[in-house]
Amino acid sequence: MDLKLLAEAVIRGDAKECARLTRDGLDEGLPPERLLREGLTAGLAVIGAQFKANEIYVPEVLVAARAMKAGMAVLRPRLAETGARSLGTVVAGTVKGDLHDIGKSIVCMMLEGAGFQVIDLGTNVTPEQFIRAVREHDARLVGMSSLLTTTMLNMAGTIEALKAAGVRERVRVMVGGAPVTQEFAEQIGADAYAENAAAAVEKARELLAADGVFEKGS
Ligand code: B1M
Repeated sequence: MDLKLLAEAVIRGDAKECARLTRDGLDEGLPPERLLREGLTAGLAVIGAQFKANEIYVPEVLVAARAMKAGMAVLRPRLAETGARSLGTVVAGTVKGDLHDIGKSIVCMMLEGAGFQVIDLGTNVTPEQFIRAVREHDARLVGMSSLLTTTMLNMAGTIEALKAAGVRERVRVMVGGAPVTQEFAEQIGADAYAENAAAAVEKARELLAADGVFEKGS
């Protein structure tokens, strides 16, 4: 299958076609990661560039995002397929004030696929929701995503709230999202920054292996 067709379906905002092409790709034996990267994400990258250049507006972006999600729904069970035992529980969400969920959802799917148990809190997640989930699920890692420069600071606020609630020392914190950088992660006292979903899996494994949650390489 030509993965360009899948990218074009995202750009057109054709959810049905996205789901169908993703299924076809899987049936043909294409790796789910390639369908995600070279098909769905490539299409959304074009939409992102057009949005930035004011060539399209929020409604068109929403339609494309919905189409991408239709493809992701087909990929989810395949990306999350794993026979491995849990490598630890991750609580993840997009921070308060921010409704972008595509990147965060990809990160969650990839973490699940790598063997972590993931509690996805969704978007617009308050510090209190993160704290409650850490306690409830005995999580070892908190993953925060932010796509807006205006909401990035809510990552710092969440870390402060974790400290105030006395749970900061029992979790590692990883941050990511387009405007987030390694420097920013260090400034706010996060334990790790990941540039993309593959790096997020790598960093999560490193952090929790260092804590002895599992043996590195297991
Ligand atoms: Co929004 N938006 N948006 N938007 N949107 C951006 C982010 C923007 C950069 C576009 C632009 O102007 N160039 C801009 C932010 C500018 C800024 O802050 N400086 C912007 C804006 C301004 C807005 C609104 C304010 C627009 C408005 O209303 N006027 C509004 C805000 C709403 C809100 O959140 N309160 C808004 C709304 C929306 C839609 C709802 C229309 C839609 C979101 C739909 C959805 O998510 N369900 C949307 C979209 C789709 C985008 C763009 C086009 C694409 C984002 C995306 O999904 N990328 C985006 C432009 C862009 O990024 N080029 C834009 C694909 C995704 C796979 O990548 O999320 O970066 P990404 O995730 C990557 C990595 O960053 C990393 O791994 C992921 C996978 O590789 N990663 C992590 C992400 N989280 C991680 C967490 C980790 C580790 C890695 O650890 C825990």
